[in-house]
Amino acid sequence: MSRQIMSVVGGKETASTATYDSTNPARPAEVVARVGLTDAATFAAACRTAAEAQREWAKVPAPVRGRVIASIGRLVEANAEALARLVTEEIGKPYAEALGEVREIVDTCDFFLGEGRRLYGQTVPSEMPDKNLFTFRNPVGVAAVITAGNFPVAVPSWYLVPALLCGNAVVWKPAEYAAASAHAMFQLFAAAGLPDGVLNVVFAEGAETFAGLERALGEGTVHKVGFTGSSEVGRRVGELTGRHLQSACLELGGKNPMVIMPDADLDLAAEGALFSGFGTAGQRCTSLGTAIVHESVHEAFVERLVRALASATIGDPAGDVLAGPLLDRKFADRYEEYLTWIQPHHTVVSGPVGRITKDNPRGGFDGGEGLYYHPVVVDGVRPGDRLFMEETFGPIVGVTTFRTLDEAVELANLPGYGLSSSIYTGDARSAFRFREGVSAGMVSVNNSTSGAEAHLPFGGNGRSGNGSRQSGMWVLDQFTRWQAMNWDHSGRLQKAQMDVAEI
Ligand code: UN1
Repeated sequence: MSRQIMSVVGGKETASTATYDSTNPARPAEVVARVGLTDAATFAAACRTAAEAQREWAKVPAPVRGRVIASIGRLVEANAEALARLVTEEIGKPYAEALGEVREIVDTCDFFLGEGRRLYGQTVPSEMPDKNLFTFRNPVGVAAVITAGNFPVAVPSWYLVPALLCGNAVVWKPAEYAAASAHAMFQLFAAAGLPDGVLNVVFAEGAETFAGLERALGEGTVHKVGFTGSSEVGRRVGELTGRHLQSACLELGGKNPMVIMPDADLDLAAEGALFSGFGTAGQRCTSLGTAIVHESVHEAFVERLVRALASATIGDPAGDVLAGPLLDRKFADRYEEYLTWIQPHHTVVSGPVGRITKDNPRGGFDGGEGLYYHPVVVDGVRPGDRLFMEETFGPIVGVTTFRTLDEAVELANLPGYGLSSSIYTGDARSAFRFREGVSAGMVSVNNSTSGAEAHLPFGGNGRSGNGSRQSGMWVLDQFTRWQAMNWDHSGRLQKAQMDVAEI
């Protein structure tokens, strides 16, 4: 039998009310883990446990918390291959990418372990003599972190590592279909010396999670919500959190544009489009959505992209492939629905469409029982088409054309998302004009839309999020709250705004 995994609250496994089988999308009959799911009451109880543990954790000096983060990084590094293999097995991510994902946890730990010795506050001049002003960063309390399964370990670490370093406790609800990877990561974190209750992992279905979160927010045991997932669910998380006067850090979908200027290196652009459009089977939130190509190079670019795609390998994610299967049945079903959009009036220029099967193979590959799909390039997508406007979360790239850079920027912003974006050009002026005009939180120049490094601010605007940023020092503002202090040693009551010193 496969692994059995359970929620862990306060260092103890908790009883489950239902089970879920997390399967291998390359061989869906293979159960990777039987996951015990809990209910809303357990989620709320986990938040109470976390709130209690947090009080002690906040008293641990930040440099000591930094040392725990250092141990987490070392443990993850020492177990990187095993964790990456599990990610590959559970969500079908090609092994090299899975290893890169694990590497991203280590990078995040490397960055934040030193922050334990900084977490700077400030000294600020006062309007009045003999008075000192200071600022301090205080932990927020308990963070409820709800994450997707396409990056089952790296993206959660962007929340967990800084939240813990800043002196918060965490209740983490990972995606069920990536539960084994999450649980393995949780165990490494716990083994690094975190006191019980400071980090808790709860497996629960969406409705139970929402109900549990609502209860916990009402009880005052959650002070920050971190959410990575769809724009639709993110909106509900934001509403719920806002109703309780708490804030959420929302990392949502993307319809990421790549603008290809007339002076672009087209081979490089096609390589970038191949990687960000079809790598991870198009299931990154930073995946390429639409290539917006100058009309003078449109044909040459499409020809290169289609050629590059034809020689790319799709297959067993344990091997050296561009992409494996889709993450899970739920995503495959949704993607099939998206595929129906393109049937009536679009031009597929890449070959067959749909699931790779014996009757619909890709070269010599018939996909077996796996959730493998043909990668698709659709040319002639028009602004306003569903394929132009909506995130598909699958291996499909649309292509459209433009005449002027202003028009390209307008097209890039039209879907209303604003996560990642890219421009291929040899001209610095075009690159900067694009940067200025695009609504995305991240801009690549002569690089693909995906593959952000772990110490730059990561996040989006509009339908991609509420402007919060993860990663790097910017995330400290999510997991700490500023406290202002003034200390008057004049020996008299000095009144701000009224007793301002005159020259
Ligand atoms: C995501 O898909 O949720 O920039 C995150 C990238 C990765 C992270 C993607 N480092 O593509």
